[in-house]
Amino acid sequence: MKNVIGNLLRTVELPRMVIELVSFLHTADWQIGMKASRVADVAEDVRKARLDTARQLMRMASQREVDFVLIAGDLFENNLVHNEASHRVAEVLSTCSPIPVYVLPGNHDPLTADSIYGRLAFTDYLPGNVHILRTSEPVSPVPGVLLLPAPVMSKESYRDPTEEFQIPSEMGEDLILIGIAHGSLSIPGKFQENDFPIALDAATRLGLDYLALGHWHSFYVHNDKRTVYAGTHEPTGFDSQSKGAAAYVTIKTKGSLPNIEQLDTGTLSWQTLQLSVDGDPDHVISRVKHEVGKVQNPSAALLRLELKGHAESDDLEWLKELNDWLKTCFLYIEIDRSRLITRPVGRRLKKLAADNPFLQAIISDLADVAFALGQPIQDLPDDLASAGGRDSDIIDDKLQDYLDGWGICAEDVEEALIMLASIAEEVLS
Ligand SMILES: [Mn+2]
Repeated sequence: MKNVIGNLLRTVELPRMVIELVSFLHTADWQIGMKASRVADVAEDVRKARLDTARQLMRMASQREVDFVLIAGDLFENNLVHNEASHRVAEVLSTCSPIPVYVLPGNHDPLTADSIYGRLAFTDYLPGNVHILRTSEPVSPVPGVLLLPAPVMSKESYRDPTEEFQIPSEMGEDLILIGIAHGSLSIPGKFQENDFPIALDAATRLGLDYLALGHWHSFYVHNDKRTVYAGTHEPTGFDSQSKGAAAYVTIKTKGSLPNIEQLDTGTLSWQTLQLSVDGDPDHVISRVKHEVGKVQNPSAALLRLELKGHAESDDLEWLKELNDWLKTCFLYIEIDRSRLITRPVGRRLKKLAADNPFLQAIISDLADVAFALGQPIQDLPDDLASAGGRDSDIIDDKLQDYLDGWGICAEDVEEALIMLASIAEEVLS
């Protein structure tokens, strides 16, 4: 009852709109203009997907009639992106107008002297609904809500960005506070000191209703149920844990736990498949076929196939044929055979080293190491093994100490020879 009277009194004294429900879309790390040079052949497809998915997100914002959109940093890959990329972003952001979009500079696109956010060719053409958060001055996107920004000014920082928040000393007790920052939650073992460390209790300690974060690429809700990484909307590479996400958030009243819905937004999938080869290529081919059958929508998938083990032949035609077939199934295919040991490696190396004293010398050194380890390389022709003039006196205690010190074993030598053969084939043939 006391609360009811209190609310009535406040309503009489301070007539204002009482926010009962605020809704917004939280996204981050679009990294528009990403080079994707690792997958150069399809880099354009990767860049296009990032823009297309961004457009879908803006459509979702309109359909759900959110009050505003938050982009928590790294909208751009860097501050050097082409004007064309920045114009495309502006156009995408305009599609949810009149819904306001708030953009926080991140460590990829910080507010430095050369910032994209200071480039007139970008800012002169910004649609009216887009607001760049250039300072930590609070902004009110809708009545009853205060947005506390912590724009990034440098590539790295030891300082907690949430310390930048300017929380008013006096404010209505119903005011919903939303922080927006870019950095790493200080979860032990999961962050670096110079990577904008954010205190784990920042949201609760500062009385925030929601802390919208960017920088980590996976969707993540901290155990306070208020601190959230939206993740990137499209995964950025093979090592990405993310499938592409964003957060749709509603907050009923000041202090109530926000309702956070994870939106799955990714359209391209980056997959790594590791297979062991034990001599028989046919076995690998049938396993690859089986695994490939499980991939949904392969034409939108980038596949990295890692092969390891032994192939009992140096005829790798089957690998080329497999690659040709996979190319027609997937958007992109990459076969890593640097850990695939093909025999006889000695014969291949001999052919490659015939006119190459430098290569001969490296092989001879490796042969010395193998000899010192007590396991001479089986299929290495003698003339190649002694090309550098092996002298058992040279394989002295010093080398032995070195091998012991680094824990180098016969398998390492074999692997080095395989890699050497692969590299030499690439470079010399
Ligand atoms: Mn970042």
